[in-house]
Amino acid sequence: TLTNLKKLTQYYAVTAFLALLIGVLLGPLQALNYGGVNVYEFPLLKVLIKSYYQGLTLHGVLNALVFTQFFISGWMLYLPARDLNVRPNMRFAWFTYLTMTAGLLTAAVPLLMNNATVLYTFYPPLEGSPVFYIGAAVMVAASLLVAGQVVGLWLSWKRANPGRVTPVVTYMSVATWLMWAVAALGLVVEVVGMLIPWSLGLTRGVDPLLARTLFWWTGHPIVYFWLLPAYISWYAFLPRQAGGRMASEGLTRLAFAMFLVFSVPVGLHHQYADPNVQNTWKVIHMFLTFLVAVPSLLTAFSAAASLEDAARARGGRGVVGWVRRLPWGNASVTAQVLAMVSFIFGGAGGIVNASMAFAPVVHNTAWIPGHFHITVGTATTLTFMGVMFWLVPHLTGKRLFAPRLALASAWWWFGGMMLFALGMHWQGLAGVPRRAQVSASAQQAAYDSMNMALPKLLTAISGGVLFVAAVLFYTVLIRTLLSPRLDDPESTPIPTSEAISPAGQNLREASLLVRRTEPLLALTFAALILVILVYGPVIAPMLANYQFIPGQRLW
Ligand code: HAS
Repeated sequence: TLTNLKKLTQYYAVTAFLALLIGVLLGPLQALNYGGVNVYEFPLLKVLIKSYYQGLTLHGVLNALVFTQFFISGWMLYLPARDLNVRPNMRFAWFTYLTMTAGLLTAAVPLLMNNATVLYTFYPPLEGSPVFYIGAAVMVAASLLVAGQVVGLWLSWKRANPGRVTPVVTYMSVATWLMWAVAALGLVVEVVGMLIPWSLGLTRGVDPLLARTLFWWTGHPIVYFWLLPAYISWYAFLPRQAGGRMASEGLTRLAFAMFLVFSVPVGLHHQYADPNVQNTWKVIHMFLTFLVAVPSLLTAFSAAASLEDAARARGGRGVVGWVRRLPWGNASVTAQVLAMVSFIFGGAGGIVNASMAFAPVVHNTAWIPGHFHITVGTATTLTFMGVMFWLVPHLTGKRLFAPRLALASAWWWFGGMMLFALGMHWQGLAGVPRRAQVSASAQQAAYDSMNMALPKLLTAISGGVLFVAAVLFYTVLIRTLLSPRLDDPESTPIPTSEAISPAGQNLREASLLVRRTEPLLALTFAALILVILVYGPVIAPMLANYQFIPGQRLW
């Protein structure tokens, strides 16, 4: 029943936000570290967390991996099921949720015991407890089960509705799940084929270069697995919430089709500094990275157009003056628009990272965490926070607690992330390394050689600002969840937008763009071929020359 589906979605979302709560509370400790204060040496904290690296591992795993995966799994099962008006097999859906939670709890034990302090990239030869890798593998496997369920729902809908255009919310969700299925292959092979047997002592070593390459096969497209569910909201829901329409359905589909094909074959842009990978392939991955920025640029223009449509419908005037007429009093809209604004800078920084000429300046410096806090930390997280402001009332029939507090939390989060990003990008350009404890000599040397007082201060302050944002947001969320049910949940509808330029219902009458982007399975096949073409020649020599490097055991 619908009630059961809503309950499941609520479970996914609440588990996600609980993980984020713990992860976020660790954030200010990292920010203080980059502000020059090593709080990890405080005796009280030492009882709980053994080192800066354990804190950083927990922070990264909970926020970037656990929060995103749980929220997205619930969100992208619920939306297509409602969009197609079909009911998924709820036993299977609950089984998947429980499997994912079991994976999370399994991985949590060694993480909390400081037996898997390998950071969220778990690069070998750092060797964590096998329990951590097994838990992580179960979590990823569960997400693939959700992917399978959604693709299955879509295919049965297609069979029942021949010749119909897939509704756009379903289109975006299925494209994202299919992209994730191709993307996850690298990580699955790395963890199941290499890390688990190695950490169990079944192999005498592991090949770090191959492991890193398989990791980044998944590790770059995973950022689109985090981003696209936010894009779904920006395209399909935000325009209606702001009082306007989606710009063009065709363009929306084109953006998602491009993400499906081009998200994966780009991972070497994380490995420009790695030896034994031919430059030719690094350059090819670089150009493909520029290509995968194109659907985000399309999104920037479409999203801006739909916001302009909304603001003009509300009486907005002028070339930029219309911006003032957006509903800035609405917490859900404001959170998402602020997430978009910060992503302009996050995206621009990404293109800098991807450029081989700039990469050596920024790689492995504080610039990189600066970059990903205004991408996954805002475009994704702040959007999901904004979504929660309507989703919780929609799922539960409860009313949003203190909407003005909700609004304030969005501004504080945005402000905190922008400050953090400024401080960290600045420190990175000065040569301060990332993942460096404050007492580490390299960081000290960089600090001593330059006047870093201001960026250090900005970074430290941002931790406090984000802490306030978290207190405000979680007050709103928890008080909302604990309040009594007052309304029929459906009285807060899913804010599905109309399109200025819709796709129509029948494929035969649809535009060329809509028809060409409809066959998502064929596009997935094209994605796979492209991945094999650009990864085959990179991975084959690594396999032929497999190195058994002994591990650096951390448990
Ligand atoms: Fe990145 C490293 C390149 C996007 C996350 N990235 C990372 C890491 C993370 C991450 C977590 O090429 C660190 C990994 C690690 O630990 O080592 N990134 C890119 C590129 C893009 C990009 C080219 N990244 C993301 C997204 C992320 C994310 C999205 C998370 C969700 N990234 C890199 C590279 C590295 C990297 C290298 C490795 C660096 C190194 O050396 O180690 C692109 O996809 C970005 C395209 C985006 C745009 C912006 C479009 C703007 C939009 C907003 C419009 C706003 C409007 C508002 C309309 C072109 C859509 C209007 C407002 C009104 C008020 C009206």
